[in-house]
Amino acid sequence: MQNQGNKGNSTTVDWRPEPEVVADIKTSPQLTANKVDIETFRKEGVVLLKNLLPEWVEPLRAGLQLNMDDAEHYAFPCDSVGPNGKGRFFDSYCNWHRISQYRDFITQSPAAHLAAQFMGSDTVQLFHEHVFCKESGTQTATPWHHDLPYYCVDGRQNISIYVSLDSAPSSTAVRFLAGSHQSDQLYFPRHFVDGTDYEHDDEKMTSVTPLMNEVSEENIRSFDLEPGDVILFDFRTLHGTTDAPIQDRRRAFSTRWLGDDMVYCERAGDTSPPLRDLGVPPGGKMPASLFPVFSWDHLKA
Ligand SMILES: O=C(O)CCC(=O)C(=O)O
Repeated sequence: MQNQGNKGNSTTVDWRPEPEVVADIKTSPQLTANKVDIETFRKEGVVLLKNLLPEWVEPLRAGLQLNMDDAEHYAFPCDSVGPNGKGRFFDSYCNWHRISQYRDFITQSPAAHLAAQFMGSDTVQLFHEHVFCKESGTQTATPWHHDLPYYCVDGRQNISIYVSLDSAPSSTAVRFLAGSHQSDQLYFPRHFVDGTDYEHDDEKMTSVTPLMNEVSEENIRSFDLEPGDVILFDFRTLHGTTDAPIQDRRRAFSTRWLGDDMVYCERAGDTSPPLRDLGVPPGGKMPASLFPVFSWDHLKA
């Protein structure tokens, strides 16, 4: 199960959901967001909502366990141990349609409706989910990065909704650089296994991501997390972790959402997830047959 030779998430099963599964998804429960939280998200590119979704912790833990126990039967697993042989860093994505607990979260939690409000968008489209587990003893830092350059989408109305599934002290939890979503700078994606840059040939991207210890401490947002806490952040917000050893297993379930202005784009290098043959030209909307679109009557008015 060690994956130090392979730098990325391996391709195992097809990531594409069945069209009828996608067609069934039209709307989801509503939850009115707090205006101050929306302002914080827009200004800082990140906001923590304490104890927002505690009822989803057990189902999502159960879904993640299935994902980890049988990783090769799900899309894009990446399983690695650190250079010291300790711990385990697992991540995987694009399995929401295969794991009922993930699908239930997407259709039965208020995540999509929250995404609409925080993005200020009339439309909400699910891009994918991404799950993480660092077992105790892991000393692999999540490299300082932002998500947009990894993705085959571009635009400003986007959001990740990251549900913490364990207690994690701020020393090992994911941390963010407030305001970094407002820079127009795009940094090379980095491999999570060893922090090295992807090979990209894109003039619009800079290879040197500022290191965590080079940015002003006062702009770092780090949080002591409890199960059910939720972090909302922009795809452009820089984030990562230290390499402090994980004391107790820490798991998280993140969903990625697209708003009105998000379009398909071709990057000059690998993307993650590596989604190919989408059948849309650059600048086109992501196909609704693969990426479910949500709507609510009050947003259609
Ligand atoms: O939890 C982590 O270590 C990384 C999370 C992350 O990078 C993300 O959700 O984009």
